[in-house]
Amino acid sequence: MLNWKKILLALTIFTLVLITACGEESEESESESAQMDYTITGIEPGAGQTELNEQVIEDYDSFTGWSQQTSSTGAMLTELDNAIQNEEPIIFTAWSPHYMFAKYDLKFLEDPEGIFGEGQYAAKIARLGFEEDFPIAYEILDRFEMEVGVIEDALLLAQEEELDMEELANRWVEGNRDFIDVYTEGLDPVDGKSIEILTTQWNSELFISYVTSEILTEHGFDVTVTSVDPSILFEAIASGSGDVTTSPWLPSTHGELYDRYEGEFLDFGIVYEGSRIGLAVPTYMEVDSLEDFEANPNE
Ligand code: PBE
Repeated sequence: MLNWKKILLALTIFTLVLITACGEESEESESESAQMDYTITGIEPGAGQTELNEQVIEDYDSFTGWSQQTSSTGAMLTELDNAIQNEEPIIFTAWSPHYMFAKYDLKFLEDPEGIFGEGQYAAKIARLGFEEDFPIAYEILDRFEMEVGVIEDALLLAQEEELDMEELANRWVEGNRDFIDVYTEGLDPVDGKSIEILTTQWNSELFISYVTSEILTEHGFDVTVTSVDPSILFEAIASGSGDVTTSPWLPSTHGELYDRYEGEFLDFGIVYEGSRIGLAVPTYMEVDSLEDFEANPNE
């Protein structure tokens, strides 16, 4: 009899241990959304994508009660790297061309609401009167274009060799003389006229801005490259305090700024197309779409 009691007691304890273990396990298997604390890892507050992420939070039921943590592109990349080292979930601001897609296995999330739009392109925009004041610079920039794959390769090289964007641009111009000569062919050199190129601070745009700056400088212009937030960039071109830029991303990324100042600048074409923006995750995560997340139950 005593033995039966002992066995019963042992069984009860065993069951209790089992229940506790299960409890712990269900805590470990909390949803990816909960593990991320219902937070999107963003970049600079002034980026076009930062605003679009806010729209995702507003428009998708799956993001109700979420927040976006803004900081800098560098901080976002550090967090991405940490998450990948530990195979932890992360949802972050992503775009291409950028080396992140070559370095990590990432996937853009499907966006059935179309907030991020399909393909983006980089636009050439100048202050009104730029074409008349600088006909040769205008002609050079009008001819200028670059394949998105070429930009991607250059950014990867910079990452591997730890070059800043100005060094990268100079090296690229040196290595691509034939390509570059086409832009200035048949145009008279000029003598020290000042041009201010405005750019945003992201590497793809800095790279292009320094390449065009180098071409114009070699042709005799006195060029400065100034990096500002997208909103300042549009404001400066519209007011005429900056001359020209190749940095706006359209139609979605900076579309709102473009619409706000339309008519107050000259849009003279496309530098490159085939760029892309969105929210992304590492491929080891299960989610595929912005609809696959879970609203924050604590809100
Ligand atoms: N970006 C890179 C910028 C434009 C180019 C997509 C991070 C933005 O969101 O404003």
